[in-house]
Amino acid sequence: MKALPVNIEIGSHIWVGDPELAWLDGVVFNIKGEDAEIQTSDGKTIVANLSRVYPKDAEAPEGGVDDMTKLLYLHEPAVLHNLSTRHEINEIYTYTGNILIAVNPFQGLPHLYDAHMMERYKGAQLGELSPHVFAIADVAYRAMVNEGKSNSILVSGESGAGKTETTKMLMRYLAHLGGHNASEGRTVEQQVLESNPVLEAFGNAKTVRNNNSSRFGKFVEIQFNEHGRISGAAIRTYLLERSRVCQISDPERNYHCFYLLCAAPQEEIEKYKLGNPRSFHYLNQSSCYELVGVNDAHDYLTTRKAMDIVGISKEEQEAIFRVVAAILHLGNIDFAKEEDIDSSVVKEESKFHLQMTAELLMCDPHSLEDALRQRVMVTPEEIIRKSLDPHDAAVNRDGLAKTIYSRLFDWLVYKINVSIGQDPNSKFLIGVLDIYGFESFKTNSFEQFCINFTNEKLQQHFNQHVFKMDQQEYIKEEIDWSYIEFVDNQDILDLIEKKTGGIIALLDEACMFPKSTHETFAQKLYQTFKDHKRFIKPKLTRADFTIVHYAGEVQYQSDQFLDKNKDYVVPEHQDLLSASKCSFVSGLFQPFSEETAKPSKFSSIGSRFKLQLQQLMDTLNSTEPHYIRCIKPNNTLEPAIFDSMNVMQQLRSGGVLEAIRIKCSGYPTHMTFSQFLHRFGMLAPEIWRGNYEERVACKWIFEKMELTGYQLGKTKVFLRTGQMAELDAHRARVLRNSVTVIQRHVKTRA
Ligand code: AD9
Ligand code: MG
Repeated sequence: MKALPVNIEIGSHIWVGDPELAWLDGVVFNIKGEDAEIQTSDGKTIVANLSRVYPKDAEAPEGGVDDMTKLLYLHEPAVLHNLSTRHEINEIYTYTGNILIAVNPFQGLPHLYDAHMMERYKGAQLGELSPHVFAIADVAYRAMVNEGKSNSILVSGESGAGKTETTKMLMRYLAHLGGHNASEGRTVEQQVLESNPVLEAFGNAKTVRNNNSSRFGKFVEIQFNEHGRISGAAIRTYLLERSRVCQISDPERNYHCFYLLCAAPQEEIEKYKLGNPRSFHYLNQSSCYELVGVNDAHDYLTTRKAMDIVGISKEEQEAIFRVVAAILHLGNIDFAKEEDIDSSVVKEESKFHLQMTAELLMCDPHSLEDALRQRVMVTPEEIIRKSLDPHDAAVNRDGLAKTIYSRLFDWLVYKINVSIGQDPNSKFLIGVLDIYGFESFKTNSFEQFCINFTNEKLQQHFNQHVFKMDQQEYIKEEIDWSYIEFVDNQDILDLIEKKTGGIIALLDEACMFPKSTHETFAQKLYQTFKDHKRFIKPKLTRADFTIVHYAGEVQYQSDQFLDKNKDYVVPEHQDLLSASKCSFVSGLFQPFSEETAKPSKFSSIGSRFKLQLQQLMDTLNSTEPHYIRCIKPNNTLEPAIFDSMNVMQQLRSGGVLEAIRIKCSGYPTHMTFSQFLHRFGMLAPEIWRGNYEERVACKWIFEKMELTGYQLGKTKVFLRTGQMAELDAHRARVLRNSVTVIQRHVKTRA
């Protein structure tokens, strides 16, 4: 955020930027030109340029405020300090208007979510009780029932910030409000809730950032009937991370389901010839197998039970885990160079795994071997079978594993949706979005590009909403807001998704030309966007590009963009598995939903994702949105540690500071007339003598202080940025003078 034009003088309580702690508080004891000399609260004396100094509300309540908009100075240091103060006393939730900020406590707080709590929040006004996820769910539910309008709750934050846990809590509360009696048997809401462990078993994994990281995005649409009872649901998922199936690095893990299956009851282990996860290539690339506090054997049974409840039959469950086992065996098929020629054979010690894979997938072992070792090339003249060398054969094998796994995941989502069922007569819904937050790593590839594109989309939606909410308050108070400018991120979105000439379009174009490489793709980007202010060609790289996102710059490495964008199943793999004797396996390779039914023309992951995202935005735009921003207070996943620098970055990328910026471009300080008079009445003591109306008295003070640009609403004053500091400075001066007068008075009497 830009420096605010503030009114700082000697004696002012202030915040000053600090490279380690983000902000330090202190008092100005001298000012020389543009520099302030500051005594910080930890006893240091520092000199800082006035542009780095922000006013501090010396009278802010000690335990913080439960809503950031109650802060009289609304800026970065105040927001951060407020969150940290509350985190210290385990108050993990704080509002910013009607946005809920949730700081991950990294410790169980069961009393916060028990049945008693749910009852308390039922029907309570927002703000009446402490901030809570239940309060947001309650507001959404009431708004839906009372106004007959669909609502949505958007949960965002970085990996490990608590999105999925928050989403589950929201779903539990909505099930509580809109649920049926237990006597009604297996209910829709139970199925909705139990879809979580199923999807987590297949779509979550341990990463360095989170032991239970969701490797896909999810939008759950809960449908209600006219009585406000849950009557159906639909789950949409986005971009499962496919590479994890065959490639993991220490100390991460593959998808949970592989470890669950290796810990299954003995008869299953024997049936699938499994055993120690350390013996499988897809698992032993990392030395992490067990998770603290997690019992895979127990979770295997829980997952099976959850599958029962969501309506996956025992036969289907058997087939699902058979396919999971097949993928493990598939990964152990290794290739050796065939003598004298540039092709490969299955290694002798891998033959058992080849046999097992074929058996489990119920396909012909010779066809499987051919599909792995060879590639069919179709030329206008003839069909050629080209042998692959051992390296290419292994890549091909991994491709098959990824295809099977992602089809399996899509099938699970499809099946859960069919089984829960949609209510065609549903009048309204509540959508809950649990989607990856903004990512910026050392190396950023196509996945980060898609994730950050999602976040740009959501950010625009968020900004528009925040802006609209502010406007509503201005309208309610009947003040003039016509000149408040709205700046958004449309230019970044154009750069990425414009139909002709956006990055996604150029990428698709590159994928269609057989001669393109990532370098020609990058060159094309450099040419096309050389004057775009959101695009940078980084120095010293040949194929990287940088996008200036709303949350900061991200440098992308384009080398895998083309491959990752190609939505392509090798025809030999398709043929092999469609011919499986197991109808479940062959079914995975038939179109079973719109998602898996390919349009005949070229389709790319990027374009398909763009379309999915547009559909999501259309849904969200037809709902009343509510926002929850999850914050990860530290990277060591520990309770009671609040890393300010880190949190500040998240507040920036989560758009919380952007929301505040939007507020600041309008009237960041809103105070009721009486609040204002209580604090600043002393600037014009004469108002107490007349019997003035509060509004008139406020106006009198503004005029006396020669302030302009403020607005008086029906019940509140609205201050422009910096005006609060100016009034406080006047007030401090008056207080100082009166102290001096009293001291003089005391002295003369003595
Ligand atoms: V990721 O982008 O899917 O990697 P999430 O979903 O944001 O991430 P998740 O909800 O999985 O994070 O939370 C991470 C961990 O934080 C959980 O496994 C819990 O151990 C912990 N957590 C999160 N929220 C709470 C909470 N409200 N109370 C207690 C929590 N612990
Ligand atoms: Mg998650």
